[in-house]
Amino acid sequence: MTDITNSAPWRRLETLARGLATRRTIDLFGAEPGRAMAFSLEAAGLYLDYSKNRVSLEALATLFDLARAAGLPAAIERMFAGAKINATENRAALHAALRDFSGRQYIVDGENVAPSIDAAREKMKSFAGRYERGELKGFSGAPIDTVVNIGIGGSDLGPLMAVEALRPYWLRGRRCFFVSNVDGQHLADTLATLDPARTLFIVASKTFTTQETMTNAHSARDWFLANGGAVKDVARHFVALSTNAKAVADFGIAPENVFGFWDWVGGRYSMWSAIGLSIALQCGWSTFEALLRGANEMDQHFRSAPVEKNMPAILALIGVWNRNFAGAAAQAILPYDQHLHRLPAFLQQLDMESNGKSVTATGEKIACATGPVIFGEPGTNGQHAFYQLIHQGTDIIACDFIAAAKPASPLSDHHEKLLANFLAQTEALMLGKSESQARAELAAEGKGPADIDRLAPHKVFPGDRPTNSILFERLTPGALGALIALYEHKVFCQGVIWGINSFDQWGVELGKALAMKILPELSAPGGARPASADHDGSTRRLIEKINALRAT
Ligand code: G6Q
Repeated sequence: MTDITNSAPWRRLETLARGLATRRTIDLFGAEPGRAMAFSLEAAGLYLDYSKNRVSLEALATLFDLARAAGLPAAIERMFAGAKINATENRAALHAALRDFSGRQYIVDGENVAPSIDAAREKMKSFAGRYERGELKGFSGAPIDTVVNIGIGGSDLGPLMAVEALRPYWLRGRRCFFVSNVDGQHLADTLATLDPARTLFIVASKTFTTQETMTNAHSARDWFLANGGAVKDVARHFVALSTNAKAVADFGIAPENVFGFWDWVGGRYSMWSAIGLSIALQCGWSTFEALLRGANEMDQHFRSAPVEKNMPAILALIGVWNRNFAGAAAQAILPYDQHLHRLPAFLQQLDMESNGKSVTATGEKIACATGPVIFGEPGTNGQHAFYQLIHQGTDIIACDFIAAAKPASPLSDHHEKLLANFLAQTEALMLGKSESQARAELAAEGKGPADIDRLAPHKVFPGDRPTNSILFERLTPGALGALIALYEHKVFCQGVIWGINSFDQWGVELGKALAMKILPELSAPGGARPASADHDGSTRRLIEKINALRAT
């Protein structure tokens, strides 16, 4: 694979970055009239303003050259064409097909998979309809009204984020819980609030072998059987979302209770498949379909728009600029929307698991920084916690500010205050505050010269902190779908530029394997084996310490 850092656009960007490092972002607005207009665009109901990044028109044009040098347009086509772009797992990445209702063909291994997608959607739709109408009855004859999704990682974060985001669309009288952690407390705390006769457990696991999910699923079934359910009732109270029919059957779930999907749906890209069943149950099928259609609108834009007018590509290129040329080590996701409170966690997996890699898709060492650290919290809460570092710390943190113009629940002037804070933060991060401004303010407060000297350094804000602003009218299912698809494609575009396979995740394997080795060394009712001499001294001692603490 050719090294993108040797390309002419990359070298040009390095030169441009050196020049821009000493310029103020605000001055670019003067030097480039119409910048706010030129550095913004609309797609699929979303508005993106990227003008508050310290990037010039010339640098932007060079970023577009970089995308072409990396072969981005062809890579986009290859993804939609079902090519096996996840080469290490020999799989396509066709999650976009799951939200296409156009009847278009999607070919995998020479076969059109569109009919099987339709059939899987119909099965989910029919089940969701029965749940909504109260036709799913538990072992006592009472309607089932509570869902527990047992899954982890890609089988948890997407549905959980979406169910929280779509709270105004919840069906009345329905509850939905998510259990992911192998820490038994997560399941125990959830079960404590449930009536087994009215509860449906969804075991969501693509592989149906994941330690955490299988442990939680078995414990949930034990709880169900110990609290009034009989073995014959398991069929009414447990369904599976999986590609592993055999393991599901071994667990005791009947084939009619299995919602299948395919190996070309990656875990963190799977909320559009059967893995989204909890969304369809809690919010109703029409809401789930609107979510898919919103994502599809972004897909259509992504597939057809030229790079210069392509929102996911632009978001990706601005990210590359900040990461590789403007020194940003991290990317904050800052939704000014309480219902999006799990969006940062979802995007953390999407981005860090996809692009947190050091070798190219063909195995060569990558010569530049790749995926940034992703973190975030909803505004305005974050302002009272970690924004200090973003404003005045020694690292550059690129920020995405996200907000709806209209609130889900109008309540006096809450939303205006929320939006005022959103705008104020992006403005403050760009403008900063100079020492002379800080001194003038202190003088205006009546401070004497000694106090002004002492306090002024603390009141200086360097500014030029890069931000994107993403706006939409209201957080509808369609807007949410478009937003998630925007980030999925952004991550893909960055992977293409860095030469990464964004669809595998080998980095999670090593710890999993070691955990299996350590498990029998921890004391259990049957007694523990001694800690293996193979461990390093620290791990061996920690195992012994844990066993000693547990023995008392
Ligand atoms: C996501 C990852 C990972 C996966 C979980 C759960 O892209 O592959 O987060 O989703 O490990 O896997 P299962 O669905 O197979 O249980």
